[in-house]
Amino acid sequence: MLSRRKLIGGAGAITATASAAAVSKVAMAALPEPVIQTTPDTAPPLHPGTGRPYNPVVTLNGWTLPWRMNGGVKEFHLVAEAVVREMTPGFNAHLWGYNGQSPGPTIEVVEGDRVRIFVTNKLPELHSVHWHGQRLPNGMDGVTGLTQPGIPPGKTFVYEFVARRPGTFMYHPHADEMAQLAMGLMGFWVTHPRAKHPLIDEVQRDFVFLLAAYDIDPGSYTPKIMTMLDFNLWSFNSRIFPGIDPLVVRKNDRVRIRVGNLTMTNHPIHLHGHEFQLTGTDGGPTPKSTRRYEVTTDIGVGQMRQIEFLADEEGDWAFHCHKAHHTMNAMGHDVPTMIGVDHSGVARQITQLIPDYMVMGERGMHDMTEMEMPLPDNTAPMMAGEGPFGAVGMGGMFSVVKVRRDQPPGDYRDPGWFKHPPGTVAYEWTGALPQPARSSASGGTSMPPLRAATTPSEVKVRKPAGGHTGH
Ligand SMILES: [Cu+2]
Repeated sequence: MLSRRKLIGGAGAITATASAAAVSKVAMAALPEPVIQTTPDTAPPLHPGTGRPYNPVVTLNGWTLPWRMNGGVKEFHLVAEAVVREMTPGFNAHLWGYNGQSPGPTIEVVEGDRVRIFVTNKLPELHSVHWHGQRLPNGMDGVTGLTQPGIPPGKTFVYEFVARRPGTFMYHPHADEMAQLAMGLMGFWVTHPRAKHPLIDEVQRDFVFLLAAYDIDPGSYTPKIMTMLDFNLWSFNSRIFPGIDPLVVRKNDRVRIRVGNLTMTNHPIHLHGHEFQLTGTDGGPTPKSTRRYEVTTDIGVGQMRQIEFLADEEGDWAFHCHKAHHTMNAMGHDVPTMIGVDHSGVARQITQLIPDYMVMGERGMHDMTEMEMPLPDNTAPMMAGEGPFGAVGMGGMFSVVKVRRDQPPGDYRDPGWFKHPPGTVAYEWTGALPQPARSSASGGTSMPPLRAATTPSEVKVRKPAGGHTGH
């Protein structure tokens, strides 16, 4: 066997080809150098330079981890470490991630690939990585205490298995998961089919992202890991609107979007303007007989979903979680509903004590989008995002699918806002408004009023706009 010393000492005697082979063998004995990424921008797809060919995915506000081939094995190096994630401009979170980012880089391999992953633990506690959804030898499943000892801080473990089935996967810790998931340790994994697959269609755009939730008090940086359900930041790939990049496609592209849910609740993900089919789940591609058209798909905790549609309608189409509180950013959940409540008198009194006091929500919450409230440093506005027609009033799990006729193939650059053809935007009615015809029979005949009713109760409300009091 060649040692490094022998190789250097006898270099003169070795032919050029032999030398190249021997040197690379020495280099291969070392770990692959970890690749670190710090920008939160969406990286262009990483086209495979080595190994089997495939059509790469695009990770929303993320990137794909480069690899090296070593004797036919695809080698990756993940480093679990503390990272700073810009969740939206002006708001940084102190998270744990892999290779400089939370979530970690996407791993892309091809069905049948033998994969070797070096995992270095730079966290202050035990770590291990579970390859969620994979068929693999039990000892490679990454469950601390059950299938392996936890990786101690400072140590590196090696995982090796064959990516046996094509599909959509995730990786995440299986050591102190409550803390490590709450801190943002997670990543996407795509296994591309080795050849043409009867259930996997070719697409022109293939987007991936993870759903992650955090609980970070306004003005602070670190998630509260004891939070079980009441998170205040709902993210696509640890980004919140308006920090989430648009999904840019060319008109008539077939588009695939793969989503994994590593939050603690379900997310009904909804697309405007198109119908999609559910083409894949945790278990792989769905049988064609099960596919139907939908516009919302619910993604349960720990699940992965893959949807596909033909982007044949131009425009800026909202794409978001349908839970209304998940398209909002950090706020106190104990704010009472104030719609229609006249608290001007109370406000006047409080202002004498606290000059900055502000009445919230009297006309609904949209005012929050324009509120000049003094925010603590490092806070995301609750509802934000400036659109071509004003404030979008959204946060959290919200993005836009931008379909453009003139977007070049394979180009993911943001084309700006959609220019609506004349006469195709909702407009104000300026004619006369007839009085609405209301039913005068209270309750109708099916629900007659109770005879035994006592004194009718009365609620005093103030009309939002006029400040006029009525009953
Ligand atoms: Cu949601």
